[in-house]
Amino acid sequence: MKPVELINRRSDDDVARELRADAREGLTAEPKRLPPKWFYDARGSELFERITELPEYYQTRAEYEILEAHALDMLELTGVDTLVELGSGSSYKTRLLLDAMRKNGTLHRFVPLDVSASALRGALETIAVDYPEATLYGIVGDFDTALAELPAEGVRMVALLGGTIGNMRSRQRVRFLRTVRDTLSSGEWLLLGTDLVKDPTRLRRAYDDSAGVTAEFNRNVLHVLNRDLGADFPVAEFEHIARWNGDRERIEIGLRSPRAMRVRLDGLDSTVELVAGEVIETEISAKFRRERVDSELAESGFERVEWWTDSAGDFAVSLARA
Ligand code: AVJ
Repeated sequence: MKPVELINRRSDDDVARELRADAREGLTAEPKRLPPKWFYDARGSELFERITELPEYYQTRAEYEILEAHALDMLELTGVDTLVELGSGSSYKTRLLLDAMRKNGTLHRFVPLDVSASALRGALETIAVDYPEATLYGIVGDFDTALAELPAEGVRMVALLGGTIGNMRSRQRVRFLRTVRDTLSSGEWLLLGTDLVKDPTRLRRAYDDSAGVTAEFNRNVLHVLNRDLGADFPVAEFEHIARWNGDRERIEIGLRSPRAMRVRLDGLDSTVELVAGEVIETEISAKFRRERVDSELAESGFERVEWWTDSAGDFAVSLARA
């Protein structure tokens, strides 16, 4: 077995500083907001894994179906030997791509990147056992900082699966995709998973499941602030909000304070006031149509080469060439 390399250029101090900056900025903004990347401590990553198994959360299964049906096509079309996965989480779906690379005789490198060191380490340990021929580099970090750390060898495919791109607003998406494009050489590849616009009732249920797992996932960001910023949010009191914004075609997730309150944040040496009913925005999840995916890819300097959906038409995976 080759050694597993975990690259972490963000020290605990860097992460703490980033959290302080995001919390200070977000909680003094109007409306208040917190970036979704802070959901994913060890507990949040576990809760997200549970979301992917919920009956209401069709995305993960739909994307799995697409990868199961087309991973070999993806390899035959691209011939890549290096898979870079952004926001890899448990890397469960990734195995379909690794299997296809193996069949194609081009499984050389796998580079998963995630904000959660614990999720990354767990995934890499099992992947190292099952794919001993692959060289593994795990990168701990967020997308912006970690793209600069990518190994340059091989013909690379950057996979951004699970609909993660939907966490960004349109302008951010194009800016980010352009950074990915600039990191790649011409002729390298992007594999992009996008959740599609559909019946708003189904969309809302996917983000407000009957078992309450998504609500707990959402509230987890307040646990993170309580623990890492010495805050005293009364976490259980916050109400999970998930609404469909039909104009912008996105789900908007937030946490509603049931009453006026003052929250102390020792780590920021400050307090935050919330009025009764005030919502802290914690996540957006944009839903796509094919034309939008194509235009944003083109605007970012990619050429969309293939587009696959699951049999129900719920989710799409696009293959684009840099
Ligand atoms: C990981 C960003 C794709 O937007 O569906 C799931 C996160 N949030 N339920 C999504 C999420 C609430 C998820 N992504």
